[in-house]
Amino acid sequence: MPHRRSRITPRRWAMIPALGIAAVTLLIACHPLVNPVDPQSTTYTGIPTGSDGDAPDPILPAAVKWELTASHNPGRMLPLEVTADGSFIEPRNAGSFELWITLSDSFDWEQAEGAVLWIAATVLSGDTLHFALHLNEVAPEQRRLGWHFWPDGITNQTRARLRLVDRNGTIIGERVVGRLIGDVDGNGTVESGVGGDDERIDALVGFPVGTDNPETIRADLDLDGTIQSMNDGNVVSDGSYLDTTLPATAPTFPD
Ligand SMILES: [Ca+2]
Ligand SMILES: [Ca+2]
Repeated sequence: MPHRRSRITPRRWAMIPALGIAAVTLLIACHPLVNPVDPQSTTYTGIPTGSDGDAPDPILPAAVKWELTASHNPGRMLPLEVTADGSFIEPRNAGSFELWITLSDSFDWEQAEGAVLWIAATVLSGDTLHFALHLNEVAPEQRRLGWHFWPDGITNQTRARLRLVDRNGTIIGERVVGRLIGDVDGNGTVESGVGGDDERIDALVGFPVGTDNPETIRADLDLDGTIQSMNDGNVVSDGSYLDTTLPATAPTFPD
């Protein structure tokens, strides 16, 4: 039985480099328009640009609600909403948090792929650290994106700017978070005594900790699920936290 072999003629061989160049050109043309993933890169602008100079359309709907959740006994993840005015301060003495961002409209998994949370975090000395966290969880049915993190990089007495970008580098939303353990009333200082944070705790003793009253979530500083003058008040008067403050200004991204 004759064995049939395909042959590549010299003329076909000559076409191979040309086909390779065409394939590479096509790949470059189709490549998403991205910013460097490292915001400390010298070429990072925060503003996505394409070969024609126009920003690409956002892949994801706008970010409308940002919440930090932490586990309060017995295993309840309770949220505090990060307000849009930049004044939010997270007072709980939690070892880790989750950040959940709710988007304005429905989206699918493919749209969420590659979304990144940029973080610029300023500490008391004024130094600012930049880092980026890749998406951990997607809940399209709730229109939410989730990150599990903390306290790495956002230690106590840090003011951080969080920016959600889609995989093209388009900005979907931004919030500022201050982290100050013990600052129940969120005024930027941990104070004891009349008008202080422990007085706020005393006023909430006996109230159930829950989303009906976010003040109760703020007052459960030790996250044991109830509000106590002693346990939660001791966080305020702890030498590590009493009279502490936040950096004066929130960081910005270099754009
Ligand atoms: Ca305070
Ligand atoms: Ca407590």
